[in-house]
Amino acid sequence: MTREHQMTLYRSMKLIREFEERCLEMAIAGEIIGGIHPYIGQEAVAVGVCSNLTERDFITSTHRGHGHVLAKGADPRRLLAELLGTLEGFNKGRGGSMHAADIELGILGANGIVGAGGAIGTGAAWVAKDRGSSDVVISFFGDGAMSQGVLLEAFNLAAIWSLPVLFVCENNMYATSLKVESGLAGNAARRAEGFGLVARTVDGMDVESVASTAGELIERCRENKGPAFLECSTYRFFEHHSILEQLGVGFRDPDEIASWRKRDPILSLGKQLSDAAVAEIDEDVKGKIDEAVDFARNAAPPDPKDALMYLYSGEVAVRPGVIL
Ligand SMILES: Cc1ncc(C[n+]2csc(CCOP(=O)(O)OP(=O)(O)O)c2C)c(N)n1
Ligand SMILES: [Mg+2]
Repeated sequence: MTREHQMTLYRSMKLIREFEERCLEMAIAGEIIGGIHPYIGQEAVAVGVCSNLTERDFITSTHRGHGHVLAKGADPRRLLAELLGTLEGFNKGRGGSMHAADIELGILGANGIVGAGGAIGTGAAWVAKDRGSSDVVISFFGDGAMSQGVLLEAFNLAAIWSLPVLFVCENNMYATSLKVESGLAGNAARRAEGFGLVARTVDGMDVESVASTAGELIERCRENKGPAFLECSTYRFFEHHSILEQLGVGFRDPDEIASWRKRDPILSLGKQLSDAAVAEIDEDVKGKIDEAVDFARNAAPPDPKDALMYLYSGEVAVRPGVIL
């Protein structure tokens, strides 16, 4: 991989990290209502996979979705504006953290329903194939989603119809507080192979490995060779949700957290770059996130009288005498 490519990956991971650290602070302070599921620690997965995509490709994401959305090219200002519930957000502040979407960038949405993105991604892949395009779809989900029926049905249809979708399982070893060995029978990649998907497992803390293995699988999808599955071994450095950080409640062994923190994907890649290059990127990214925070804080809040807008299409009587 060229130095230039490494710097691009570093910048993208750093942008997600800086964004998420700022969000975590804002959530704990009560500025982001409802809190967030922090992605910190898992950046190499979103960045490595999305580094192989064009603007025309699609992704579906999860409740822990900010990293995927940013890696696909979303504007951090509009994402943060969405999290603050303002009109400048992608979805006019109505989706929030777990439903952020930017259809023009192929971001078909984060999703609060565990496993649901797999079905949406399979549908989008069916459309891409039907149109005869070479667009691909990436469907991100966690180890917990591997035991959701809808995802297994999506594997089945994607395989039968030979659809251009790459299923990316971020195995961070936990579904909330449930350890993966207590929630997932067998092995994720072998399970996918059982449906006829080509499956690989990579070190999800190594962005270069993720980028190259995902690249091979995405190329197969573009060549119409059918769906694939990529399991990334990764770890979230913070608790499942910001509320647990706020309450100081944790379910994991502190030694386990410390040992994974030593494998921080951003520090590992930064060691391969010059100190000057790292400092310059870090400074630039910090400026972009400062700008996003200012933008979102100054964005207009919605008008309460518009609360029922966008709920129905066309003229619908929501109650006698009230037409939207
Ligand atoms: C269908 C459904 N069941 C349960 C939940 C509650 N829930 C939210 S996140 C989560 C854990 C998901 O774990 P995993 O898929 O491994 O993703 P991670 O949080 O580790 O990123 C659960 C059970 C939900 N949102 N949707
Ligand atoms: Mg998990």
